[in-house]
Amino acid sequence: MSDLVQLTKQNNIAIITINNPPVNALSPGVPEGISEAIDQIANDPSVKAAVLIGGGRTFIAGADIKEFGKMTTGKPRGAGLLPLLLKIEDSAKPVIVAIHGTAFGGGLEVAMSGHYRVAVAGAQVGQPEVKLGIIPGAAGTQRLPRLAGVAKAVEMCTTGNPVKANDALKSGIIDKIIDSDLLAGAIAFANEVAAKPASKTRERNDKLGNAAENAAVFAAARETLAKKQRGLKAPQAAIDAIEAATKMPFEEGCQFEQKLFIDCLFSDQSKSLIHVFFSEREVSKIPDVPKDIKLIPVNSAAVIGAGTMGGGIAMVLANAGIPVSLKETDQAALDRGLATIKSNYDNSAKRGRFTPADAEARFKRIKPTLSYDDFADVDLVIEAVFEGMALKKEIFKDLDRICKPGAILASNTSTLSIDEIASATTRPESVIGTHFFSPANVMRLLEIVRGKATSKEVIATCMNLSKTLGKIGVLVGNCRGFVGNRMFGPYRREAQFLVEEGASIPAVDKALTDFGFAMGPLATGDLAGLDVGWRIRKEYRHLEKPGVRQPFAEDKLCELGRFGQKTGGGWYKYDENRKASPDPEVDALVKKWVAEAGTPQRQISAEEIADRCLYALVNEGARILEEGFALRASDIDIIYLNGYGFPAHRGGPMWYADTVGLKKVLARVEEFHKAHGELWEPAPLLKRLADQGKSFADFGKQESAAR
Ligand code: T1G
Repeated sequence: MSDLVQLTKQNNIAIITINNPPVNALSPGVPEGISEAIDQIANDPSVKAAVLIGGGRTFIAGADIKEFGKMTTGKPRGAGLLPLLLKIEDSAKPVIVAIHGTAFGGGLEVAMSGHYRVAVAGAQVGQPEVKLGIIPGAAGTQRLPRLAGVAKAVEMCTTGNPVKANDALKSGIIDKIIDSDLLAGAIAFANEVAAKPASKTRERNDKLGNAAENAAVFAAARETLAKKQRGLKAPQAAIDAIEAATKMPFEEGCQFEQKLFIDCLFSDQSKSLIHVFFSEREVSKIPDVPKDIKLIPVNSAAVIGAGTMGGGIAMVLANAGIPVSLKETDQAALDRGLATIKSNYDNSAKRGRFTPADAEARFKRIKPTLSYDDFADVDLVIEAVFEGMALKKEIFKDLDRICKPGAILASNTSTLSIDEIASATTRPESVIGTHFFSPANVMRLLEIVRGKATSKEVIATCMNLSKTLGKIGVLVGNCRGFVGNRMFGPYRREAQFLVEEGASIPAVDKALTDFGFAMGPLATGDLAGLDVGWRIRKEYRHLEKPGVRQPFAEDKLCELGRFGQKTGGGWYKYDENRKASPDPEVDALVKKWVAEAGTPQRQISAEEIADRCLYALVNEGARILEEGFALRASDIDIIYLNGYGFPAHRGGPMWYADTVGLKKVLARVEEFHKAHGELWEPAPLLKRLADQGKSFADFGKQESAAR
């Protein structure tokens, strides 16, 4: 028996325990250990049933994703679990699978090959494979419809979303919820069923429905996917595999599933999504901050500014159970802020996201105030006022005087220097940037901005706090725009240039939505408000190099008061429901402006539009990496997936450039450099890696994200 799987006995019940921390993945040795245990049980006449259970915090969370790289090199092979699952299912002695934590992917597939499944109420089951760009590869699409019915199987395998134990019980995926100790409950259940004939899941066809019903389910699901998961391969394949379960004998259905699984596993989409899975976990590893550093307790907080951002941040803290004082300078602004928060909670309750009582409890955790009275004892203050340096420095001077030693003083600034803000205090080691993305209570990304003096304790505490807040915290350095916005500038600059050079506004956005973005760069500007970028451009106009071409059309739209959705028109015009449509008036204005500017006009291909916008991101990302303002290329990817709508199945801008190949990317950047001047100067790192035949993924970790 491998030390990953133990076999013990309690009277006549065998207990197979998997111990492969942290999540009991089906790493090499685990399937072998289970198989050996089943053999031993078969040959032990004293055993009349078996319980299969996970040690530690969870049942099997799936195949070992780290093994996929091996599976996609050399001869294509599947997850290789099918023979084990048949052995479990063919066991003459019933196997009761006891589930706690998560039975995901291969974990649920193992569980479904058992004769019965019991679970604690807090357990979850699921087939999340589509989130990795694949489908279940061990008969999950064949057994799940047999237990839960076709519609439920389609929903679970195309969304990849987990199902709670109660829902799994109702659907027929599990047989019993154990309220007491899971192992004891599972053993008691095993004693109850040991002598009864146990059915094999693969032989249960009663829930496979009939052709007419199923055809409607599959058609509706395919239609939904065409809209909601446009261009994604795996969800469609999952439906095809489940459809095979309703039309083919089990063995054939499994072969059909295997073919689709291998096809998905070898796709770029799957490689990108697996990159995202590991990158999301990599972001919290800061090379020069010890993993076991002592964290600063954060049990109370205060937010300054009850505007859109401040109010959203206060909600994020309250939702995490942290009481928060929300300060404004005048009662009317405070009342407006509270009213917005209240309506957000009421809407969430209406939509069933929270119970009314829960929404009320969260709202009550936010204490409005016009003074600093409550600030003396808070553990964390987040400033979220107007983007002006003078005002921020004045506030931080006050905080320095009022807040207790060791309190974390954070700014939600989206572009201003954390070091300069910290210089207004006597405690720069306690000052950090916590850049939330609007709406703060919805967007997952949180850029944690490290100042030169920010202490490692404060960094580690804020990285840990981001998880508590349900955010994905990414540590970035203190350059202008940090990482996300610094790259977003060139991205939107190119979009504007392309319109000025003759591309239509819808064509520019369509090139990027066809690439996979939910929204194109121009429509995104209309959503955020064109005046936001306009104000920043005006503030930094003095830094622009004379004689270097800058876009002008968007500034002219702003001068006309066309800020986007909030003014009914920007690049597009908007109806009362904020539905966008092309605006002939803007087309005429742009035509006039470019004629006045003498900008040569030409037909521009969708490919050039996409390359100009995407490689502007990549080129700037390469500069950020080389300058040390991001720790890893994959951190930049995570920022773009979670803050800017970059399509996850493309892996992020830097990963995408690696899949294209940096030699090709560099050649294209050099083309643009020749045609459009020095804004397209290839980043030295891009050039170096391309010349060395390397990728951004090869680029080492920076010692620290600070400079
Ligand atoms: N394989 C390898 N490592 C895994 C893993 C997995 N399946 N799941 C988690 N880890 C690592 C993770 O990288 C991290 O490592 C540590 O465990 C803790 O994870 C055959 C083919 C289970 C809900 O997709 O959803 O089965 O950073 O931080 O927040 O048909 O992990 O510490 O070094 O996420 O408590 C299907 C993926 C696989 C489940 C726990 N299964 N995992 O969340 O911890 S495909 C999945 C999760 C498959 C079959 C197919 C979550 C979790 P490190 P964590 P957590």
